[in-house]
Amino acid sequence: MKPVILICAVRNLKDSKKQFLIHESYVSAIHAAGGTPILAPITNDLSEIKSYISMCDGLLLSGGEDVSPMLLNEEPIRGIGYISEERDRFEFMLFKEAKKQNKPILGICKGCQIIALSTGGKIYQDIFTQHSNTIEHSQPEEQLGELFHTVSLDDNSKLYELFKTEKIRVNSWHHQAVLSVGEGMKITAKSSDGLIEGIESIDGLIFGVQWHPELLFEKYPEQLSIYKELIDQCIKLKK
Ligand SMILES: [Mn+2]
Repeated sequence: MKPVILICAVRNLKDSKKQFLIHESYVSAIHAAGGTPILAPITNDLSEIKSYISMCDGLLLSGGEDVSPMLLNEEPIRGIGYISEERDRFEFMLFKEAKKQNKPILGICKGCQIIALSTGGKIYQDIFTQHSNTIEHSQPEEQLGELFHTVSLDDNSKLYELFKTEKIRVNSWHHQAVLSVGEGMKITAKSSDGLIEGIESIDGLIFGVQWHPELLFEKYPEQLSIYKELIDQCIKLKK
């Protein structure tokens, strides 16, 4: 059986219709990497969250709206966008339970920030006001299938093993970013302005990137290696 990868089904906050949704690219990337994606609607019921994690082999924390400043014990600064506290709380609980059950975790964009925060790190609410001399990190949405800025990979990282080079180009669609990581985590990729674009745990079971490989892999197949790594880890742990 293929590894089952759980993704949080999110709300469209710009639409009053009561729907749970997921961008198709995450589903396509998991399929292409050899996994079976399943969606978990948001809940705050811990027993349900335990069940969700028990029935999957790995967790994908997808991209999305801004992390709620309230959960960071901060006031919202100017430039903060849509937030969903219920989703944040759900994903923090999913992370905690997945870690407890020793299931591999991949975080994309917001997911990378959820990982950083869950492991004791910090994030920027808005890089363009809180980080000086940042390069552009918000590509036009229609061009997210194209490479945009460079990132440097740490040569002692999973990303370096996957890409076998110190510099790669990635897409970029974020105005928040990881500011620091907690214990047991390391920084694996940075953009030229010094912002963190990749993180992983020392044991290698948890990793995140700030960009969107699921929007690139059809044109740039090497980007699928990030999703394949998640699937490979699930297979190893199942044996
Ligand atoms: Mn970026």
